[in-house]
Amino acid sequence: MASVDLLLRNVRIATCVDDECSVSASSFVAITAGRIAQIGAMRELDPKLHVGNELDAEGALLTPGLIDCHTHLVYAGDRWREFELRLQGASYEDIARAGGGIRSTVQHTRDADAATLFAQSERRLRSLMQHGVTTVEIKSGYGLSLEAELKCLQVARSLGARCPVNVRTTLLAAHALPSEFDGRADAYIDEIVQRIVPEAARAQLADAVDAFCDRIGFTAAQTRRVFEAARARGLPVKLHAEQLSNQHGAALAAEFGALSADHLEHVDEAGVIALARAGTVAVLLPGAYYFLRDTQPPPIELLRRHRVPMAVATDCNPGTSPTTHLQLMMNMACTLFRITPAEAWLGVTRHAATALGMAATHGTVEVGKHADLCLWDAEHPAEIACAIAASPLRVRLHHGVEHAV
Ligand code: DI6
Ligand code: FE
Repeated sequence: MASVDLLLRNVRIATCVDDECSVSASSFVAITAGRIAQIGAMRELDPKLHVGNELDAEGALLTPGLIDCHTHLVYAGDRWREFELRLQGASYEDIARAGGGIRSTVQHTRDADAATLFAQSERRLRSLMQHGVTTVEIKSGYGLSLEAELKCLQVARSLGARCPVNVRTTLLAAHALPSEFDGRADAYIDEIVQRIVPEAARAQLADAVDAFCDRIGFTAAQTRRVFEAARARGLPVKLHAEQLSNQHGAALAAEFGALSADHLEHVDEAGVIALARAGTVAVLLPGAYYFLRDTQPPPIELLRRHRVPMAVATDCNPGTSPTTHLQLMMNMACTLFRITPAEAWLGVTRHAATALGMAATHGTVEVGKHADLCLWDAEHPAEIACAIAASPLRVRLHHGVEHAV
């Protein structure tokens, strides 16, 4: 190797390649053209190596950059009044049925112009990045019309173009029924299938298609039609499945080879087996579980037994998971769902990359992968999963470039 752009010296690396998240002895990582070019023990470092920049980490912990594989961070307005109502006893479903909930955010999002939406969303994205996120998935789903859904996806794409972070976009037009389609859910599905999916695909604004398959969302039959439209355009699918009830969405997602099935509090063993066979990632969202004071955690033991890869994400949204703290979600997934710190780490790195179809290029510290990395003042990865909202992040690297945190 002739020359490198950036040399990280004296790092202890948790590559997230092995399931235990083990940590290496003192090592170096050489980065060229935004990719990891070489990894080795410090004593193997060639003293004649021609180096552009150098960073002596003095024994700090190096991990893959964090990947938040499920967010709804593009929206306008807020929902704190609803939080107060829920504290007085109203349920999330009561509020949704009374026209609050998702629909109130839809109104604010439709009313906002792209610049306002960008500014409000960028604040949340910057906060995610401060917590170590180098790749984020952003769903639409607060527009619920052709024009407003495309506006949200365009804002998500501009966020990716203007901020040092990778953005993957997901079309979630089937998030809720917009009020102009009251009592005509199938007609709204027609609109999604005939216009919204084709237009989003034509404009290359969506990397995947998602739906909310639940009592207050859409039925499995309606979801199937959305998935067929996605498949016809060559777009992979994901699904909000079995969050509030078991609609057998996981099996449907598996049938379509979904990248991920998300939430899964109410999934049964048949659903878990279907996910395992399809290689679909189970995305755990402890923020929504906590905020809604849910009492049924996802069946972790079943997911483990059938070897379904588990990811962990923020679900960043104003109604059920108003958070941008992915590290805290690792802690909550351990505390509330009883996964191990190593599982939590794989959940925000390697398995999260798989949930976005990016496993070949992201999610681990390996030669050839993108140099999206985090450097932590921590002894061990478990220390970061153990901490409640403390953030020992020292440096975030996106595509081999250092960014202050
Ligand atoms: N499940 C959720 O947790 C969010 N969407 C979904 O399908 C909630 C969205 C909201 O309440 O605004
Ligand atoms: Fe969600």
